[in-house]
Amino acid sequence: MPRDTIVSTDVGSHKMLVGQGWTTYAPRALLMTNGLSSMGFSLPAAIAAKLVHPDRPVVCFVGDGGLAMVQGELRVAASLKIDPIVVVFCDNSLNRIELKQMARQYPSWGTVIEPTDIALLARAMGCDGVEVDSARALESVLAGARAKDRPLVIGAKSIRRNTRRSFENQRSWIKVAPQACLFFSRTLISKRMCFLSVWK
Ligand SMILES: Cc1ncc(C[n+]2csc(CCOP(=O)(O)OP(=O)(O)O)c2C)c(N)n1
Ligand SMILES: [Mg+2]
Repeated sequence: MPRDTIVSTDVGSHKMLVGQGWTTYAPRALLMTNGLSSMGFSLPAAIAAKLVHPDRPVVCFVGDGGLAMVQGELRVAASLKIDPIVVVFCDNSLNRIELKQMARQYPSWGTVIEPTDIALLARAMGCDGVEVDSARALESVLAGARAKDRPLVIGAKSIRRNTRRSFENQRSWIKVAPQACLFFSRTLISKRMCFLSVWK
């Protein structure tokens, strides 16, 4: 993406990825909510950024849980004829909460999100929509032509079994030195949440 791109990120495991992985080149080019950390922030923030800076590319990162909270905003963006790119991290999970439950040795409860056809949802909302399951596919979508009068919504599918395996591998550490290992495992898990042909 160009250097003047404005990015917004929602709240969840994907926020850690964006915080650790996205490089900004100017102040106020990365919009995130710390403190209150309200899910549903990033899509309205991206719409606002696009209205204020119509000539700059705007990318919204959002989890599948966060999008479900505010998906009607896609229709708003399409009605406004603006073209933010919306990248949805589709891991079928309220993952940040699931990880916290697992770290405390609790069974995962109430964190599953049934899969949504993001491309279909996007089109129903007047947007363009596509799903990708590898970094290469994502690059190819971003390199391609896209409409300037409606959002492009990209469903980025993650491979959850890798996240689970990485957690299981670290579970024994947690018993040895609880606080240090907990912190360490969370960091590793977050980094491995990328979507992800990397492990294919
Ligand atoms: C409005 C609101 N409700 C609940 C929470 C608590 N919460 C923080 S992260 C999270 C899960 C986010 O899931 P998702 O959007 O799918 O992102 P992921 O963690 O899977 O990347 C929840 C429920 C919150 N921060 N804001
Ligand atoms: Mg999720």
